[in-house]
Amino acid sequence: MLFSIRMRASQGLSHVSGGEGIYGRDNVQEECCRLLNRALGHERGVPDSVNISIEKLSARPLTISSLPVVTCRVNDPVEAECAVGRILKHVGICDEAIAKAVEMVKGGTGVAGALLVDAFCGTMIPALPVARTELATESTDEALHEAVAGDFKRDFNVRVSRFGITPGGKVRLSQALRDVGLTHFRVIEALQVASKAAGFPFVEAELCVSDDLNYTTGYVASRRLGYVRIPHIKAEGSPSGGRVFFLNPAVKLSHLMEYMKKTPVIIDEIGRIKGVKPLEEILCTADS
Ligand code: WAQ
Ligand code: MG
Repeated sequence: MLFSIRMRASQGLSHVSGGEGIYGRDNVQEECCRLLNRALGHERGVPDSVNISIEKLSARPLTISSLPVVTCRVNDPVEAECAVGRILKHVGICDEAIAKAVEMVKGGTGVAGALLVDAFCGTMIPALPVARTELATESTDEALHEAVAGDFKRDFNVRVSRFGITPGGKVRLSQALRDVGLTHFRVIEALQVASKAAGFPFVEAELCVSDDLNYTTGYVASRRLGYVRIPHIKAEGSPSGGRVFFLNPAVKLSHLMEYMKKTPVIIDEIGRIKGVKPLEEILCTADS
């Protein structure tokens, strides 16, 4: 029996911290305590509200592999932004979409989920289709109308939910990450989001920058290049950050929402974990 657990902490209208996972019965209590402690101990201050939801999964989760992981060698935010652009371009994202996404995460998206950008023209795609657009026919999915506390721009973002990693997978992943010097829990969590998102064929790529003040490593994820960690993606102490999914415009939004929010996905097999590599090598190895 598996349970999906999710935590959201907010302050006024803004999202402060969140966490998700899929756990067996015996780990539910421990996991709720861990998430509650995270919410209450957050560097942004004590939240006004914390919501923890626990649901028994009725469907067996889809089992996937985690994306391969590599860290790009960059020395400062200027090099980091250049690397982000080169990687995204390499996987087919257009210049307008790259510029839009970089601008949005630099400003801080201020939402709990990922913003959606058309990978090939750079326009923003509303997650919750509004009337009078052609997408209105997609809006019958109840999930699209879920009110999300803290999301003032909720029409434009989707929060990935119902994902996790098997206990065995977690042990193997933690060990492989430790072997390359990575011990932060954020890597494990972010890799789960990125691997689930990349499992949806119309997500061409993802850009992620933590909104936490002192976590300055972000990533660009794609099926082609895997999960590429980018250190110095923002300056120390900066509250900005966010996530963007670059979507193939042929996407059916109702399918995207259903997959991201509802389909339980669990990682068991672990993709290759590499250490630090220069950008050129990261771009080359993918072609070979
Ligand atoms: N689904 C969609 N978007 C999300 C989710 C989710 N489950 N969780 C967070 N976000 C969005 C939201 O806008 C946050 O403001 C933003 O992403 C950043 O979230 O390998 O810590 O949880 O060292 O602050 C990257 C790790 C860490 C890189 C990312 O993100 C590495 C991180 P945070
Ligand atoms: Mg955060």
